[in-house]
Amino acid sequence: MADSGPTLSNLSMESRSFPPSEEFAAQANATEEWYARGDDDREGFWAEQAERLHWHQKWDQVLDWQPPFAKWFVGGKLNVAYNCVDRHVDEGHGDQVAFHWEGEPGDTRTITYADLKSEVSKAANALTELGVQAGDRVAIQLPMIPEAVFSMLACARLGAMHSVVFGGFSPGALKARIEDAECKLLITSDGQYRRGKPAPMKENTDEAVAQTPTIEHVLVVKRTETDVPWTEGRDVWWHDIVDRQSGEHEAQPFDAEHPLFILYTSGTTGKPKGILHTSGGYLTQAAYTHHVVFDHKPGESVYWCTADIGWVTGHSYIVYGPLANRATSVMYEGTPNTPHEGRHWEIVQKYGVSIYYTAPTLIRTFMKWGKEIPEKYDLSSLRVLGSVGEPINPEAWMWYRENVGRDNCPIVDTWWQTETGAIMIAPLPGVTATKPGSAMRALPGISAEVVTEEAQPVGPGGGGYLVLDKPWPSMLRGIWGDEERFRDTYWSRFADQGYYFAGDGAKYDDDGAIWLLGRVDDVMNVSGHRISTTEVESALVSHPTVAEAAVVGASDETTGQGIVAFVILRGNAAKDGGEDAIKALRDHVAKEIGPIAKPRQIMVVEELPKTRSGKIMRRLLRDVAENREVGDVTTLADSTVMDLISSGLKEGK
Ligand code: 6R9
Repeated sequence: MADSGPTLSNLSMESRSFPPSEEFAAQANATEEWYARGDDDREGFWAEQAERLHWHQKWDQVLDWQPPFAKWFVGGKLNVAYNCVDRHVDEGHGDQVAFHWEGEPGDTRTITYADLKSEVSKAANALTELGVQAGDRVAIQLPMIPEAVFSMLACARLGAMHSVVFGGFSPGALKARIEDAECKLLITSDGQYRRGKPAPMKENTDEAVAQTPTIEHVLVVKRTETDVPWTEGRDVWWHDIVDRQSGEHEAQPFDAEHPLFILYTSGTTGKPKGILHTSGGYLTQAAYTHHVVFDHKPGESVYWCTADIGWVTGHSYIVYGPLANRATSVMYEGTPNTPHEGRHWEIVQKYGVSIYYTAPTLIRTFMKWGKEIPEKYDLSSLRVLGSVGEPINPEAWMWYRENVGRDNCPIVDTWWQTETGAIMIAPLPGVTATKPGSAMRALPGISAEVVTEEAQPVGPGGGGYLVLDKPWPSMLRGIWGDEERFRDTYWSRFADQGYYFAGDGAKYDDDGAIWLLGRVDDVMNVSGHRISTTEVESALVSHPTVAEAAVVGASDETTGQGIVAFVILRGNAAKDGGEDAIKALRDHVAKEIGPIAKPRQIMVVEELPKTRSGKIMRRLLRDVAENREVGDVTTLADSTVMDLISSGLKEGK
């Protein structure tokens, strides 16, 4: 593992272990015995899990595995939205709250399952009027408002694929995604609240749509009362078309392998990958994992996943998993410090949240704000705490346990990816002992291994690449329109063994618990968001002053990794490597990709370290970015380059 990013070597020192309490174990949704059941009869185990759903027609075959192509629940038919909504109303739970929605400015909405059924049906009828049919692609760029959920479920109901694009992404990023999937409809809003202020949304989406002729209509939700440019005939207000529809809509069954959504994620090249998920297997695993990993009790638990629906966590753990399990969820629109740093704890107290699922970057931010903040609130309703998005350092894990969980909530560190669709590695609360910083073991029904470059399993104490050696129901079914990239990215590294290559480094401790060590490729993880180094490099070199750029992820106390860029400026610009020039570049990246991709630091250099084959040696740049002694430079084409960079930086150039 040459270029493996953060290697948390201190983890081998971590010996604390927290066994489940007897009280929790006595009422837990899963038991130890599930692990053996998952191993002994994997397909039988998943067939049992699929029974959590309503099938219009039962499957004939659990799994058809022609590596790397899997079909799950072959011959089965279901409607995903019916499973997430109508079914609960039909079973007498129409009055149960599906969402306690909390707007950033403090406005609220309570949405019951009966409300959800009517809103989703109306939206489905409106989409039909706008010409959306099964198999079409619909782009959604919305803030965290209920209409985002209605839109996703309306698509699912009609068998149309949604492609949700994070609200913070630039017009360019939206354009690329619409173009790749040839979306027909875009659903957006007039504006979005950002730290207490309305920011424009439609103005940006219009910029994208001007360059994407496949878009026939833009459906616009009014959220901030912002004035918007309007294109007659193309643009339609949500309240104009949706509100007048009937609240009745008959959901048609679709094949278990009918596509459900595309979600773009960064790869090692500049072009994002459209990860494709299908219906039956995806929903089965989303529901199963939400049930066992969070020990969710329908009608009792109050569940809050703080992710944005623009990320896979929002798809699987705000929308599909919880709704399939008839959860009562909190959905919050805004930032955690608006209007004050206790906003999350205030919400936990207000709704009596019992399951709270967030990301390490936010936990580290809470740590920075101080434990006095959560201390001011009554957090005694909390029972289970979750973490996702990046490795959680033991210090943050302990802080979370002590200051949020008051030492009595199991912490579930959940490892998974956009590609895996649902949680793969995590402890089971009430069953598995937890260790600060470890995702512990693969879930019942899931198989993972840590192997060497030669695909040899490493034993206890060993480290290597994380692979998934058996197919799983919510696995990606491909990269939209690019089968070759699908094979190359995930299935070529261990082609002989047929293993899925996750792109993460991992190790086993002496007890066999799994510790994730970060990405082994050129993908950075900034606050749990995957951003490719190449993507940021392309944005930088698209600026007229930049000749060349190299980007690395350097470890960052708060965001996990921070983006550090090394740029070579062009001729005249090179004389002006001052603050203004650097600010202009940071802003340029934010404009090209989105504010989350803004480099933390930009260093102006005269040369970049390259191998003889011209590959930039990011490992060395990472040494500089993290203030370390620069490592082995023998493979550099010109070994003096690093001296030049290091000395140039010391002189403050
Ligand atoms: C769900 C999600 C996936 C990448 C993954 C890994 C990192 C996610 C983690 C974790 C260590 C965890 N990652 N969860 N690393 N421990 N609990 O985040 O999906 O955005 O596709 O990112 O995130 O590196 O490969 P996605």
